[in-house]
Amino acid sequence: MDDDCRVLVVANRLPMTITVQDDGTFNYQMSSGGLASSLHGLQEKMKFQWFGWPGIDVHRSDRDTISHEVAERCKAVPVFLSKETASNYYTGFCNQVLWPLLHNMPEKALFNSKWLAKYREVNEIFADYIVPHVENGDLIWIHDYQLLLLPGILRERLEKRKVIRIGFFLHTPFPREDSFAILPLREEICNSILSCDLVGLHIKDYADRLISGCEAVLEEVHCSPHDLHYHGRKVMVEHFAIGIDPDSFRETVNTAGVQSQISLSERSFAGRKIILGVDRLDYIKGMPQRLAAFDKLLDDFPEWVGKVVLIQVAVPSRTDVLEYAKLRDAVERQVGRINGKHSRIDYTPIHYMYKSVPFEELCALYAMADVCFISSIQDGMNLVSYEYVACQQDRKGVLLLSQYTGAAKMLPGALITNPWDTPRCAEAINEALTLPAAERIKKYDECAKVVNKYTSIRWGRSFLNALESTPLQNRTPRSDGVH
Ligand code: GDG
Repeated sequence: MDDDCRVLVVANRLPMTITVQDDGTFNYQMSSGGLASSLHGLQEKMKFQWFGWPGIDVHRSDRDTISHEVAERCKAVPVFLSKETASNYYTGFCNQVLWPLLHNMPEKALFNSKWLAKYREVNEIFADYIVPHVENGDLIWIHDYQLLLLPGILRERLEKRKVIRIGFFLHTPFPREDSFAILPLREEICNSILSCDLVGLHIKDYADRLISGCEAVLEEVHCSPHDLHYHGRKVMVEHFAIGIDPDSFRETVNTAGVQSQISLSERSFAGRKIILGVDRLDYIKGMPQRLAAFDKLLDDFPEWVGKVVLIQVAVPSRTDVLEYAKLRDAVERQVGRINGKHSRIDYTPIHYMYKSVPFEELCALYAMADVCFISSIQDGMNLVSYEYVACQQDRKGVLLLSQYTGAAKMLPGALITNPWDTPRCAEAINEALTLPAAERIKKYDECAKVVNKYTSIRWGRSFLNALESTPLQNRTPRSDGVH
């Protein structure tokens, strides 16, 4: 990869979080986790320019100050959206139409033509901010379902002006045929995606579905095993499994502060096994299924009552969407029922935390859990599974992983479960808790090998290398300087 190459990274959110303080001034903090940390290692080697929405409503008079600060602190350009536009685009179309349909859950989708119009409009607004920054030779890397129309808009606006390559990475699954058929804008979305030079998804199944989806709605798509030809252009469609930076987790676990948190918590759970769940409180993550399986474990294997706890971190997410509020109510009622049923004076089976925990505490939880249970009913990849493995260098615990995660295709040492089959899941938890040491270590080592090899840096580098090796396909810019 050419180190001088400029990469324009475009994502819904900026790599930093901006908040308004009581005195009206702004606070800027680099986001932990997410795309920013995935690409952190690469940023030191390549020239990155970020674009993203700051996530807050900023008065026009403050926009210059924020743009200046964000450029200084993280080489990013904020894309400002009014509160109303952001709400229709993000809370509306992204989170209540695209998210459920991409995850094959049409029953959770709502339809609203205003949201759809605003989605288009916001993708155009992103292009307004990006176009003036584009230089010949740039790689433009667009991320995720919030910006599905952006590749097409940029291609159209830049085709005759700049020589560029466009890549797109979808962090969610690509839907199955039946859900895809319900997707509004599906033709426009496919047309936009096929304006890219390279399209990436986590696993082969999703890439195959994307190819079939495009073939189904667009005429003139011609497929060969690894690429598509559309309107005289060649589009590569490949899978690039995302990973994490395992060193940053290991280093954090080894700090004195985290080690003392672990000792303290181990003392309070002495004599009890710990099962851990960590998720945004989202219906794709299968929290009710996990709780039902844990309940069944205590019913069917009563020897575990008093001997095992489930620690569940439920991170508040999309709280302005009704489905998420309903899910929270349902989960909290379920936790109450199970605790009511199996608790004793000195034993509470489920420790439920509705909050985001600090990174150090998260690493301590990962390090002290005997089992990490991931029961997603749909999940693009699932990074929690990788993070648990990275933090388990000493204990070598068991990863219980839903078959519906991208990670299930990557981590051969995990115990794979079907979260819908509650009795079998309860048996799988029992198996995880009682696995003989030699087998547990063997399985853990298989997972660790993958987590250490397929890192986020490797993911970013592979994608950008592949993008850079695609042929330049747009016309040469005019030499008279007229745009
Ligand atoms: C989407 C796709 C795909 C969680 N709780 C806390 C916390 N987290 C961090 C974890 C992890 C991240 O959030 C969650 O990542 P996932 O991959 O599990 O899930 P999504 O947020 O749904 O991400 C997913 C991913 O994109 C990447 O492509 O894998 O399939 O849905 O990094 O550590 N972090 C802190 N406190 C918490 O309480 N600090």
